[in-house]
Amino acid sequence: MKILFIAPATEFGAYPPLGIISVASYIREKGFDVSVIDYSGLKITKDKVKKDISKFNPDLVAVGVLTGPGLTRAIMVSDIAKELGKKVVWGGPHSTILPHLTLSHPTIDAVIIGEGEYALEEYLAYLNGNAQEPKGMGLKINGKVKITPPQDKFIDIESKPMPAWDLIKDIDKYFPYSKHNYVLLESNRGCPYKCGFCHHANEDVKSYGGKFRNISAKRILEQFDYVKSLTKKHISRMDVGGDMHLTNQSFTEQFVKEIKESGRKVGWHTVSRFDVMTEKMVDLIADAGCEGIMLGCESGSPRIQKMLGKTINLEKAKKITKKLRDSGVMVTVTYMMGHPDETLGEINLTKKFMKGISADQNLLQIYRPFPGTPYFDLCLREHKLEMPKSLKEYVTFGVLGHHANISKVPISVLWSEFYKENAYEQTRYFINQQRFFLRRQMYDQFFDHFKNNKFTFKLKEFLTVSAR
Ligand code: B12
Ligand code: SF4
Repeated sequence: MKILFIAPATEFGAYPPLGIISVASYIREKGFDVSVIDYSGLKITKDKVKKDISKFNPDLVAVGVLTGPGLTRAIMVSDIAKELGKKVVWGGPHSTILPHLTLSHPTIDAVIIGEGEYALEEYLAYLNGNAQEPKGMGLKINGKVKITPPQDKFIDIESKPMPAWDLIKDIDKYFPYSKHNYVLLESNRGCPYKCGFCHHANEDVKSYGGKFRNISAKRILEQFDYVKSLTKKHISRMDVGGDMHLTNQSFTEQFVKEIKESGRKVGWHTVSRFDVMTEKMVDLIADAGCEGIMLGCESGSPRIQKMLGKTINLEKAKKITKKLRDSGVMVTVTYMMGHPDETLGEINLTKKFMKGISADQNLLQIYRPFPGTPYFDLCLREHKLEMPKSLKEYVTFGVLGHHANISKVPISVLWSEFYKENAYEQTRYFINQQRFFLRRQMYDQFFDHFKNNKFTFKLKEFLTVSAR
């Protein structure tokens, strides 16, 4: 049986489809004939997709999808695959949280819910005549949708086969610079927390995706070396953050020990939360080559912090940030405006906090709803959002300008605060980022950053989605 994995993605930037290459390598090891196409960063036409699918002539087209702009192309790919008589299965975050809606699209035969390796293996056996229904899936049986229970076990991400980077033909597109490219690597699964606005607060994401798991630094470095062995491009850095990486001090100690023992000089970027960060962790990561970290704060209001289950001591957050910066680690702190019942006073607390912290980047977002989250459900309950009835209606989700206001502040005020703060913060960040590039002789990145930065990216995405 032949399986063609496709990442329709968007034309805005090339990113490796880590979910797809993990599942593809596992399925290949089970003896199936697999191929991978990643359309990220590329403009595509119907003719091209038709040609690509016909060339490999698979039995099954397996499509990886996030909620948002990538959906338009994912639907196009699926419609074409069906026209060519192929079976079509979707996997990834979108089908995990919206299996019924995804299956209501006529050209999608089945969806993977959560982790893909075992579920797809069982689905392939099912298609081959094994009577047992695969777990962790949504199926169409005699025209009716059936959601099967979660898998009983989850894959050991430390010992599973190496992600199939070798199946990506145009791998060099992820490394556009002449020197000092970075690579995005799989480093963990899930998240132990449940912030109300986030995908990981969804019960199905947790039960079908399994518990939070981290990979050792040793295994990450093996992935790093493997990618390097497949390209002549210069890669000197890795992004190992996922959504949550450094969950505690003992894991951090072990992680940096392995990096140091490897004797390798690799820059890395990671993710953590202020409530778990300690001063000792700052010393450890700075000493082991960490160049950047992202930490979620979300609000300067104690009420909102409590609502989100974050127990951030705001004074400690400032201290940790200063220490990180003094140690040469670039710090991004994330915030959101438009939390449930948020008042102007609470927004002012966030703004005040942003002024008092010495982060390189204060990344302030305006709340944009994502399906399957508690905030999204609140938007529906408060009639701030109408439940989309088709896949296509989810195309604008996550895009700037497509919001729902569940705060107590008029949307016009949220917008003006958002633009005012970001004009200042993002300009400041632009300068800090350029300084980072110059200090490390990353000259290509320095010049490219004038053309491709947060402002131009968001503008391009907004204009493209709005033009549809
Ligand atoms: C790296 C990353 C990115 C990267 C690269 C994305 C990519 N190439 O997939 C970049 C920076 C581009 C990105 C952008 C965005 N991201 Co992002 N991203 C992530 C992150 C941190 C890691 C993803 C990852 O690679 N994981 C490792 C792999 C192995 O896990 P996985 O993808 O879940 O795959 C498993 C299963 O889902 C399944 N599976 C996945 N794909 C497929 C395909 C098939 C065919 C099958 C069978 C199975 C399968 O099997 C895999 C193995 O078990 C996740 C958070 C997370 N922990 O998942 C957020 C996450 C996926 N991103 C998210 C969001 C919201 C976005 C943005 C919309 C943000 C924004 N507003 O701009 C954009 C959208 C971009 C787009 N093109 O559509 C959400 C998705 C929510 C949703 N409902 O879709 C997540 C879950 C973050 C969150 N907590 O909310 N992201
Ligand atoms: S800690 Fe981050 S990834 Fe985890 S639930 Fe909260 S926002 Fe989501």
